[in-house]
Amino acid sequence: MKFAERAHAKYAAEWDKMLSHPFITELGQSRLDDTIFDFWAMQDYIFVREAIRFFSVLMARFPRKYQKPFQQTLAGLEHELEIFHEYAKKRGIDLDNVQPTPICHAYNSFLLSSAYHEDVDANFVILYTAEKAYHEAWKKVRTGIKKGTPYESFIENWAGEEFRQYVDWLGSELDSMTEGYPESRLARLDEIFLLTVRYEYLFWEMAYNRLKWM
Ligand code: MP5
Repeated sequence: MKFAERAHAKYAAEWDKMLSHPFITELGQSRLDDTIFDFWAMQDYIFVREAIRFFSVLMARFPRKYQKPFQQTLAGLEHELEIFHEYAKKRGIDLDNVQPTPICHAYNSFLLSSAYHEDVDANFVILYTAEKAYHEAWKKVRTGIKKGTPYESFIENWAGEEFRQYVDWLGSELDSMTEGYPESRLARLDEIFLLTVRYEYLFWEMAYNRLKWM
């Protein structure tokens, strides 16, 4: 069995729990409290801003064949920051003074530490898992939400066709790079998959419950 299929099968319960988080369900039914969405937007802005550092470290470590596709990803992240700025302007949110919550801080630290200390395959697992989680979450939101929502640009970005192709590409690269791996390495990569799913779950949980330091 290929890596992605195997990891999804092994952690199907955790994946489902993440995707059925009330944040996603209520957003998809157009009944999520605006201020909860704002809380998520402020934290995800920080997440994306810091993800640029994560990708930049990886760019230095990746084999040449990955540098070109990930230049597009970096450009995509800059575009995402613009989406956050436009949304913040409409809502009167000052993004310059947002502090990361413990969960946002921990997730970003995990990414940056992995970029420096884990091998390329492990970083591909993190990337694939985080991007796939967002793609599926926003597709779920898109199916039910009312037309003319103020969240359209976020939905288009992560549920759209371009992002789907990117996630599929990450999955197929990951599958081919892990082909024939010994069970010991696969088990380590499984752990990283699970850790990333857990962080994805906790990110929604943090926003939904407005979890801060104190
Ligand atoms: C993504 C994100 C998607 N923006 N935030 C979290 C918590 N997980 C995944 O990644 P990207 O790099 O913004 O497309």
